[in-house]
Formats: sequence, C-alpha cells, structure tokens
Amino acid sequence: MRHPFVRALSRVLTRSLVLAATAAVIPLASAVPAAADGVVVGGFPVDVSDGPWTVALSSRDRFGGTRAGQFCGGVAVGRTTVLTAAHCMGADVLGGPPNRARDLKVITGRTDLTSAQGKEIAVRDTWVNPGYDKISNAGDFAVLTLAEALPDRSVIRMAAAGDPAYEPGTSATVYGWGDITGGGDYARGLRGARVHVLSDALCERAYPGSADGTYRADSMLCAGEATGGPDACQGDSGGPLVAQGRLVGLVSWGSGCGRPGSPGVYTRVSDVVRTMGWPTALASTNGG
Ligand code: 4AZ
Repeated sequence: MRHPFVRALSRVLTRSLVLAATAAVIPLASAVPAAADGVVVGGFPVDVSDGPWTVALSSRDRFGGTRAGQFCGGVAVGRTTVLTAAHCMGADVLGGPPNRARDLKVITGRTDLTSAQGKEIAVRDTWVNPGYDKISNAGDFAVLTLAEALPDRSVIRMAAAGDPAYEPGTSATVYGWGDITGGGDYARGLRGARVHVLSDALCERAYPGSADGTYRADSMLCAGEATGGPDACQGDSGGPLVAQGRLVGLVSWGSGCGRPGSPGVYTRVSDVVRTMGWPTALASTNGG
C-alpha cells in the first residue's frame, strides 16, 4: 500500500463518523485484519525518553488537531536533521510541494500526542530523494532540516553498510504512533514493536512485484516475524527501525500489517548514507 494511511486518516479526521467507519473497512478488503494490540500486534507502550530520536511529523492544516496533526514518523540523525519517508512528503499527502506546507512541524519529546509535552519545531527545508520510485517504493526517504537544534541525546547513529545490525536474525524495534489494529485505530501514545531483521530472499519471494511495490535488496530492508504479528502499519511511515542501538531502517511499506508471509519493508539506512554521500563518521559500522 502506498498511501493508505493518508487516505484513511484524512477520512477519519476530517469527515463524519460514518465516513470514518467506511474508511476503517477499506483496508480489510485487501488485507486480513491484524489483531489489536501494538504498532500493530504485539507492540507495547514506549516513553519517548526511551527513544528520544523518534519524532512525529505534524500538519494540523491537513490532518486536524486531535492527535496534534500527526501523519508520519521520523527520526533525528543530526541535531537539525530528520529522516522520514519520501512518500510522507508527497503532494497527495501534503496537498502540494513540501516546501509550501507552511505548518509542517516535527514534534519531539512528546509521548502522548494529546499532551503538550516536548516541543514542536518548524521545518526549515525539505529534500525529497529524487531517486524515489513510486512504483517499486525504492529510495523512500526524505531529509528535513529543522529550524532549531535538538539536544545531542535526541540524535541516533545510523548503521553504515556492513554493520552487523543488518544481519538476518538480529532483533530490532520499530517505533511509531501508527495504526494499532490495521483497521484505522491510530495510537495516542508512542508504541514500539519487536521484530527481527529477515533475509532479503524472504522479502524477494513475498514481494516479487505487485501494486504494493517490489522488494529491492540494495535500498530496502526486510523485517518482521515469519508468523506475522508485530509489525509497523499506516501512520508509522518514516519512523525508525533500530537494532543494536543504531538506525537500520525507516518504515516504508508492506502488504497489510502483521500478516504472516507479508513482512514489513523498510528503507535501508546504509543506502541513505550512500546516496547522501554522508561521511561514515556520521554512521557506524560496529557497536562502538
Ligand atoms: C503504510 O501504508 C504502511 N506493515 C506502512 C508499513 C507497512 C504497511 C503499510 C508495513 O504506511
């Protein structure tokens, strides 16, 4: 699914309850509903102080004020640098080019979106990867520059190519405020879900090419649980997948949420580092 969250959320937040109910049914037509409980199934509440680099992207103009305008996740990789998904910056999402979305903000330090905790920081610049391919979903990342610097403790290191954190079998945690049931129930509080990095072969078999996308090992990372369960979902897009204390992925896409045989697909962070030409000093190839 490329933009179902945005479709569902704009319905949920800006239209009547009747339409909201309709929107909640739409994903079920193409996906087995995931059982309730997490950033989909098996998730758990997280205090943002335990993942302080996790941020929420907000536009109240587009998504209403109920959940502070949250529509995607993001992750701070520098004091004024936030990574998110390119598909979060689409004109269909923001109603126009990202640099014209005047009320686009990054919310930091806020566990519960309905609270006033933490800070809302204006976005000074947005850069969407020109190599992002909407058909396959390859290269699904964008770089936001903040108007104000975050503290050092709110910045996570990226795992460079060759980092053992990318090895299949590694446990990882994904963070977000997204849909917790696969039916359009968006979280108020930040949640985490434990998954494992899975082999490229597994995602290549699961996603050889369909309307949802095509798995490409050079720019994507496969993660989830073979039997289904814990997974990211709509609204988590752009948010962090963390393994061994380092950023390995950004929530990107998948077929439904938490379904056995349909793992989550993440933007591979080592490919972001390579594409941006960022010095590997910013990233890490080991646990040190
Ligand atoms: C989405 O549409 C989306 N289960 C994000 C993550 C996953 C599926 C869809 C992974 O934003």
